[in-house]
Amino acid sequence: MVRVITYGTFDLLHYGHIRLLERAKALGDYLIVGVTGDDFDKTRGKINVQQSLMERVEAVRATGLADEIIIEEYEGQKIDDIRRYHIDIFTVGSDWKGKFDYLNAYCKVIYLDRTEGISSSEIRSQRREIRLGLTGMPEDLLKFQRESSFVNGVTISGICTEELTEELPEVFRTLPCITDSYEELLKYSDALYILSHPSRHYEEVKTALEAGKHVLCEAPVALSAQQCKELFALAREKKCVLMEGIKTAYSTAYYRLLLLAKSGQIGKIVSVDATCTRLEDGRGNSPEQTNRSWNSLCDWGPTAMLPVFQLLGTDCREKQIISHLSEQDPFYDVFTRIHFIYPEAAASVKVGKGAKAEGDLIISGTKGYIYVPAPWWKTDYFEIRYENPAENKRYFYQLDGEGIRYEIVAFLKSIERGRSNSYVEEEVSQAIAGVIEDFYKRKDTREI
Ligand code: C2G
Repeated sequence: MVRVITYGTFDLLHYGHIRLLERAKALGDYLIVGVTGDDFDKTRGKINVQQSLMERVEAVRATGLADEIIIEEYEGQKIDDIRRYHIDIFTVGSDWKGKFDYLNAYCKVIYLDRTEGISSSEIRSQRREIRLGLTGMPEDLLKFQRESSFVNGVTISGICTEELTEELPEVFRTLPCITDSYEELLKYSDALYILSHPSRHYEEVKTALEAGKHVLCEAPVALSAQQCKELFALAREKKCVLMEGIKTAYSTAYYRLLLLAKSGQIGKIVSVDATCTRLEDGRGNSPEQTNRSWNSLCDWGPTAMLPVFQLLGTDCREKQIISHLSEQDPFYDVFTRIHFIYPEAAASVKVGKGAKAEGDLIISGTKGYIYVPAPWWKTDYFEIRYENPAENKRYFYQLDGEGIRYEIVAFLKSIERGRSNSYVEEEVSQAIAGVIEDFYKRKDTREI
């Protein structure tokens, strides 16, 4: 019996894939098809995959061509599989010609002609591009613009900023819409990415939703829990997507550590301690600049509070906000520490643009703890540590672009599917807005 193996993502299965599978099957008597896992695809740069692993597996199974289906999850797995399944022939399309010659050491390698004129990315691009308008300070939007270039199905339609000066970065100068009028930008856009000052988020989100536009708003969505709740209700009423942007939520390592913590790997969680600081370049020390610059709680609070609310919930019994304020602006916190007390757990966050501390995340449990080194908010690595160091586990998940491109993919999928694909739960967004609201109202707040 001649045993053949082939691999692929098989996203949006089309006749190019099917012809490949048919010819692979014809090479022998038994065909194993390796479907690539989501993380493996991300690692090798395929972040635009539209279908889940199970949808892709089912599509391959439905062809009836595979005698067995396995999942390809890591670099080098092909060698393992060829040995494990006693493979005689490895085959793949000619677009890979030469890339798998090394497998000749283990089995026969055959490249089959690729079917011209069809590809998953072409099918994806036939879907209407989402025109995405940007609003905020141009230099702050550069990173987002760069990340969006990695994502299929989205095109930047314009930029709205008060700083329409000759220093507008080159990449923005050829956009269809360059304006200081938010209403103008809406005309060119199907969706908005809002990175303006937090004091403007509520109005800008509301205006966009009322105009039937989808919104990805950098956290915090609003400066009060009620306003936040109102905006998500408006989004549902308008059948639009409203997503709060916290890029850490889309980092694979963060997402996985959350699942491990929730699955009891460290026992019962008794404490979550997160620190996020970055010494501001002095922009936060003069009132007029303060108006431009986000205070520490708005800039870092959503990220720092994310693991607290996602692991311990949003209904803490009590909290204490302790802030050191700028002399020039009583609403610009240079450094803030927040303590949360839950019925059977506690949490603390430290955020600061005028103070420096170790930016790590520690999740303490009754069996062990999760340690995420600084800068934890864009980490690709974490450890689970136990009393017996021999039991410690280390995890690495490649992270490209700090999570922003994955956040954009999630936003587009939410729009395409008409339902939220956000990794930040609505009640978490409300809880974050509620803490910020209490800071501004000086509720549960003490000044140092
Ligand atoms: N294919 C083809 N003709 C097309 C499109 C794809 O013959 N028009 C072949 C590819 O060459 C590949 C298989 O169909 O052999 C699956 O294609 P993809 O899903 O794009 O998978 P790919 O990323 O090419 O994965 O490690 C090998 C890779 O996993 C192959």
